[in-house]
Amino acid sequence: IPSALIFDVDGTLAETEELHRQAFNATFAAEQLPWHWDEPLYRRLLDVTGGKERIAHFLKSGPDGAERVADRIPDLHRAKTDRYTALVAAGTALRPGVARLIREAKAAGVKLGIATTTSLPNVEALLQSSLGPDAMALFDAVGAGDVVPAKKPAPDIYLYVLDALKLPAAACVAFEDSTNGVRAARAAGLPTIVTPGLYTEGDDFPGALAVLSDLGEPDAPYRHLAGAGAG
Ligand code: XBP
Ligand code: MG
Repeated sequence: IPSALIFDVDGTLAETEELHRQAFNATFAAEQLPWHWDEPLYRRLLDVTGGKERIAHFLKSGPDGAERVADRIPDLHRAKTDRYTALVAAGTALRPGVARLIREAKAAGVKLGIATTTSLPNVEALLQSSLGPDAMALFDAVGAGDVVPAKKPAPDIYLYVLDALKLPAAACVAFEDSTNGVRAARAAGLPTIVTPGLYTEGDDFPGALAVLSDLGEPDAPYRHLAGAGAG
């Protein structure tokens, strides 16, 4: 049994990237910026983790209006965060098996951590809407957003969480959905289980311990065992 489970958020705990994309696009529209990130473009933009970094990267392609926002990326991103947290608060399901794994790890005395590039308010909004108002207290260490300057694929956010947990990487397991995430976790020395999602299906995950479709069933734990017994 590992000493701690450390979870990525976007794509791993829940399929949130479509809500991020929607929040970015609504923010651009409200600013009268003629930009729309469609799915294929967003898939490419996901190569750059972090919303502010993603916008800055997009500006380099020279879209109309770029000069208007070049020095206002933090403002734009704050507005995006407000939109995103409102969307998530309206209700977002965790991916299959996530809630049960969290519950059972907690019950077994396994520590829980979060290591994500996304902003802290986004993590709080997601966990509270899916696991209840006290959800943040389930986690022994939370590393999010700008708490480290170098985002994934840099190992920094995982090293930050390991330091807060006071555990060696080899005693923990990381859960990720993306190539950048696996790179970050592996560079921090963590055994890493990958559940690819909407935007990362078919990608390569070098060094992953296992690549699984999901972490189990949503609300019928052990149904597969019951089914096997019935035969
Ligand atoms: C997720 C991300 C995040 C979100 C946006 O990566 O890249 O940038 O898309 O979040 P990971 P913010 O799952 O590997 O952590 O806009 O709050 O930065
Ligand atoms: Mg992710």
